[in-house]
Amino acid sequence: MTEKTTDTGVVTALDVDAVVIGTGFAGLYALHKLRNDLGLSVHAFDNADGVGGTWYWNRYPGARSDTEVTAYCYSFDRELFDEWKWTAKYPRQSEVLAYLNHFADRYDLRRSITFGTTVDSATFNEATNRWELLTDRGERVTAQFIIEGVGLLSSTNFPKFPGQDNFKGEIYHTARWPHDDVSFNGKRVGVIGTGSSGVQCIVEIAPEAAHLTVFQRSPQYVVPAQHGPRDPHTLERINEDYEGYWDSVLRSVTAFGFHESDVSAADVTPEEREAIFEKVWNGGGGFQFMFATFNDIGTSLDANNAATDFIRRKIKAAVTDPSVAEKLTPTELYAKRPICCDGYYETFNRGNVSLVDVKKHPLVEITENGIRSDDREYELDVIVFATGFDAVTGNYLKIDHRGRHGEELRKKWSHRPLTHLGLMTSGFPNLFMIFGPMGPFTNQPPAHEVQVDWAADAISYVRAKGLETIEPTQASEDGWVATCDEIAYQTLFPKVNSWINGANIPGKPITVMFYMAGMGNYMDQLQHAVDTDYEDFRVEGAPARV
Ligand code: NA7
Repeated sequence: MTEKTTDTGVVTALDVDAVVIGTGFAGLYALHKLRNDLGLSVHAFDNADGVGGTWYWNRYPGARSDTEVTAYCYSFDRELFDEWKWTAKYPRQSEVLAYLNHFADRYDLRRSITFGTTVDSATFNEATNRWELLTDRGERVTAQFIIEGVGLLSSTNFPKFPGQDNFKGEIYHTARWPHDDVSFNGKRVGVIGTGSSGVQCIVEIAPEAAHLTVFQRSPQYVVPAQHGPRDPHTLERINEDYEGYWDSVLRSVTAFGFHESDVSAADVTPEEREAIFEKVWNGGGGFQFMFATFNDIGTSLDANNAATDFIRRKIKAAVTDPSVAEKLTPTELYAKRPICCDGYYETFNRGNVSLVDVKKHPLVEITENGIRSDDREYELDVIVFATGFDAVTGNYLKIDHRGRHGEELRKKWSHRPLTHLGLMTSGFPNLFMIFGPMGPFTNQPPAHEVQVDWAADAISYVRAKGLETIEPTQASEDGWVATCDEIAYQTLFPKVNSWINGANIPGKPITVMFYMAGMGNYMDQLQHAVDTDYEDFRVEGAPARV
């Protein structure tokens, strides 16, 4: 590794084996794996001022993991797993962030990270087989390999309403929440958006605010998370067979760590179906409602209708005002990213909470004093945008990637993202995208580990063979995209607009962005690449150099 540093400590030139972009779950593990295990020279960049990725930015009230923490952590180091004592089933943002900070310290990662710095461009030099990266602070870096852990849900969707700059109160986005406490005490608060972030913060803000107005564009199916202490049975199971537990996570469909159903909703009587829904709703809750009740809620219209019918009845029972209940009741399929949160519908029984149907009365502008819809003005002191993300591709396309022959990634992906295994894209050698488009549709941390390990193996393979580059062939990429399409269209997810298919961002191509055949099958696909000596990849040595 070579570098030059200015008087002010800015690195101006750095030549390393690998650059890691992003220091969330994926990037931190990549840095550890490549630097500490493989012994490569590695440097990481993050535009945040600290590690944590999504957990650095999403500090909004109520932010917590809605995946059970026993599967929302690293698995590769048993000692780390045992020593970190999570306080609850679904840890709050501050606890997940503390864990990731602990991770960075435990593996001495900070000395290899430059914070507060955005990688603006990455250009592949075919004469040297190295990437040349430029940052917003003027650093020039070259690297043979790039590992991008830039976040599936990180590039914010922050719509700008007419007049927004005139608002005299406070405006926040859930994913760019200030580090200082925000007080809602005695204030009139408006929340725009009712996805996972909106739902979590609505429940938390309501008891504190003088009044909370929720601006809802689409009602959501929200299943109680059934938050509580960690499940002693799962912990026991892990203690008895740590490897077996993680193996079962990776062989499952969703990698959530719970037992997934293998029964079709059609194979039981209506009474049995109702009893199963009821049991899971009150028991495991959360994601289990979609995946532990029946195995076809995401694929069979009948099963999905049975689930939505059940949830609709729950909404009706939970909300005292029938007209509010009706507004809160979705009519579409249950085929967005499931939302898991306790007490959501009940929050609308509070006297200080009101619900605005934005589809019926569109938001027209933000005024000095609040929000104006087409029929009235809502006076507010605080506006919270819980409007989500330019998901999956957003952060990848922010970086100006140029591959072989100067090909622009933005152009290559202008109609839809194209990858092989959700990890690499042809013509862009040695560029590994952790949770890139067409990666598995699963709980992320276990999948991050698997993908980083796969990338590390590919890098080791290239080096061991005395070669220099690896990238998917065009044919393998075309095949993967076709496979992802074929699988996705057997599910119900493409039938509903959401960030899963890009439909939440105006102008963004609406397309398949995930491999939806489950984690276990995805593992087989990764293993196939290794077992076949990367036959689906173009692996090359040094170009003729004069
Ligand atoms: P989501 O799930 O994309 O939700 C965003 C919400 O904001 C959703 O209710 C949107 O309505 C709403 N929205 C977006 N733009 C607007 C405008 N312009 N006007 C009104 N309402 C709007 O984002 P989250 O942050 O909640 O969660 C994203 C993922 O992060 C989550 O699934 C977890 O995996 C973590 P819409 O439904 O599009 O009609």
